Amino acid sequence: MSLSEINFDGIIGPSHNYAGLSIGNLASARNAGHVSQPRAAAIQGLAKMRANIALGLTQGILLPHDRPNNGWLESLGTDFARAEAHIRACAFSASPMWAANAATVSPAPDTADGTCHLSVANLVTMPHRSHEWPGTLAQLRIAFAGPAFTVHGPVPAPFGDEGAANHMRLCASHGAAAIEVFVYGKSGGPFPARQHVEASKAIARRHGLDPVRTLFVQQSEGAIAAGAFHNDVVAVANERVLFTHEDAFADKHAFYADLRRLMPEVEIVEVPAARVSLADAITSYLFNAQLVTLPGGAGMALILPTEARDTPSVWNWLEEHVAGNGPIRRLEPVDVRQSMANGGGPACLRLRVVCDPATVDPRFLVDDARLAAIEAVVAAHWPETIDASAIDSPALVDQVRAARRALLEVLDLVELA
Ligand code: SUG
Repeated sequence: MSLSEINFDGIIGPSHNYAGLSIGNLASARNAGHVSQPRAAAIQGLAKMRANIALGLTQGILLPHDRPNNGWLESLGTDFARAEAHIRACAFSASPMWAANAATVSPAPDTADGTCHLSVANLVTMPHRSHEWPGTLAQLRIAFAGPAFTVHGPVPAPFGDEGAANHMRLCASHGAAAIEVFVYGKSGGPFPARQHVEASKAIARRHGLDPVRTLFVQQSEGAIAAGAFHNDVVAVANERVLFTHEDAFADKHAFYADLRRLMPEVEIVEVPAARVSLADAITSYLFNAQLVTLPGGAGMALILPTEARDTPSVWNWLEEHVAGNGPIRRLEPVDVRQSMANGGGPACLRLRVVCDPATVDPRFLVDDARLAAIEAVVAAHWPETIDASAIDSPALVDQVRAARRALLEVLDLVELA
């Protein structure tokens, strides 16, 4: 059994649009009402996956959900034609693309029963995301059906859980037992705190984590107020490296001390606020990057949005780091601007699962040939543009449905229809 990290990217769905639904997510608010480009968006996401495969990484996918979500509308006593505009937009959102919010994953080396545990996130804080979990759970139960996995339903409301976006694993190597870090927010600031500490604790218990090697860390209120609606907007971890903004955590001294006590080999790469302000970190999405270990001992690469390259304070810091002795050896900017305009960077688009790839349903794994087949479906069926104020068009709804159906057929996953 050989464990490796697989990045499961959410394929950007045919209903991708800018409805301004996420309070506290500055990009979502800034781009509300703009015309989106679902086809270009999905192709950007596929190009990121292709680039990661070229780096030697194992790549998986999660699929767009059925939109509009008529079952959810029915439970609200309405339908797509009659619903108020806000509810209609919630039912039509392509938000499942942000796979970092799909689930929290505790790989087998961390758990008491030696299986890899996945808890689907309830996403209860945002109405448009609160109805994602059944569609996600259906996929997790197929992709991770074997005895190597334990798949859990959501933590009950009202304890908000946003999945892996608020969870980090620090370990000597992916296949080793890790320190699992759950980052939660406290409400009371101008924007909602989406991750509740009780949800994090429930997941740690359900996954059978060792309490001694599990940390619950409060996100700084300043970071949430500045627009870091998830921890993965201000920090990312990979193996023994924590890459973080200085102002990410409420009490960084206590957190760093705990980490160093539990894992003396941890390397904390902290970007000082004097070099990169929280505002620049959040607009550039410097930390919403995939920090990955390259195969063959080539060190770590940071797969980051092109916006980071275009932000001078950020790029200067990164170039200095790479030129020095830091653990990040390579910078790989990727263009995911369509997703970024809704607050979703490279890291938001992926869910990391450490497991033996042979234990995953192969329909959820991709190579260049399968990516080409997906791209052909996207090119043929995804709408070119969507005006968020015109999503009630029956022709658009028909096109979105047919597009997803065509994808499920090509991937041999019509059971999800
Ligand atoms: O939940 N945006 C998503 C972005 C999620 C990013 N994920 C991570 N940081 N892991 C959100 O705020 C915007 C939808 C709209 O406004 O149309 C949205 O849902």
